[in-house]
Amino acid sequence: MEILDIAFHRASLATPKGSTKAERDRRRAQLKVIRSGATVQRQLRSITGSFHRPGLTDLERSLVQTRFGEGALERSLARVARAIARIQGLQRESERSLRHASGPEEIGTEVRRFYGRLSSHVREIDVDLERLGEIRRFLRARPHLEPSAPTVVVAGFPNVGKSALVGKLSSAHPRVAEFPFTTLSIEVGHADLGFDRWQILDTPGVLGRGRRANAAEREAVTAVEKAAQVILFVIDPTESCGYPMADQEALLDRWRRELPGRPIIVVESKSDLVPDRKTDRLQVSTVTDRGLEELRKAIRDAAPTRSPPFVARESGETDRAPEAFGSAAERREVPRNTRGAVDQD
Ligand SMILES: Nc1nc2c(ncn2[C@@H]2O[C@H](COP(=O)(O)OP(=O)(O)OP(=O)(O)O)[C@@H](O)[C@H]2O)c(=O)[nH]1
Ligand SMILES: [Mg+2]
Repeated sequence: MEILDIAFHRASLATPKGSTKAERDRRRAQLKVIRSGATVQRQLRSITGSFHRPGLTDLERSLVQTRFGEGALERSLARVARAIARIQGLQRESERSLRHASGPEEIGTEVRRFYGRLSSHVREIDVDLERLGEIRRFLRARPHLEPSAPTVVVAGFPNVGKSALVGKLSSAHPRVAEFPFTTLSIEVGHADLGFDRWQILDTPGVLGRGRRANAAEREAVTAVEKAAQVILFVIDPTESCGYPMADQEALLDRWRRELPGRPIIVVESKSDLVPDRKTDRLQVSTVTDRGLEELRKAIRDAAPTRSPPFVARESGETDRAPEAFGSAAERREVPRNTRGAVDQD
């Protein structure tokens, strides 16, 4: 138990002052209690504090809930907070006993009693500390989305070409491979489209099988539900992904039903393999770049709260009147590249 090791080590370094040996012994015991108790509390607070400062985004909270279960994070945080309060009380009690202890024997017993109870309080939350560490690592491996920037979530069945498309549209370089479930967690790339710096989220494939979904699929569904201002649904008409069109269409229909009002851009991928296909949908290819410019335009047009591209000017004003575009938050306070992060060719 690392926390206790650190605490007891720090306590053992106590060098008390005092004119008599008895005074120094009592002081040493008090310092041991104070230092070990304070060290444990500080460590526990820094663990719980890391979840409160700056706080989780809605998406992060939902991802944690999807992966670890409803209320799991909150329960562990509450149990650690209770342990901190108990340790605080225990420490006060022990300090009081040490002030009134009658001799070296009583002092020794009190320090041992304190150490024992401190250890058991920490051991009681062992599972919670492990869980919080796991959640922390999980979140570190996920992108932190800027809540004020518009987000398009690229989703669809596995192996349909989502990551290849995200690689073309954004600054991200996701792994692309010829088998399903290459992407196992969400990843973000950025693209300057029109006035906005978009977050383009790559997601694992979804088979649309509800409760039987694996962790990667559930993560994708959570991202679609919680983060997508616009959904970019990729459908593979060549079926070289390994999944029939009917199943892919069924997932699209389901999301249309379950997420009414959410803009969904549908693209058919791998158009280089079926160049003569007749369809009303936008056809794209990451091999020939067919359809990519139109797709960028479609995303731009789907922006939920777009800054007006043209601002009526009174005479004497310059071309740019950014304050007329809306509040700073609306204009997105995200640094922009001058040329843009998007691959133009
Ligand atoms: N011919 C052709 N192949 C493509 C195109 N886009 C993707 N592919 C291929 O399709 C396969 C899957 O591509 P990915 O981008 O990894 O697909 P994904 O949807 O991200 O897959 P998962 O992450 O597993 O869900 C790879 O072998 C790609 O090379 C395309 O436009 N044309
Ligand atoms: Mg992928």
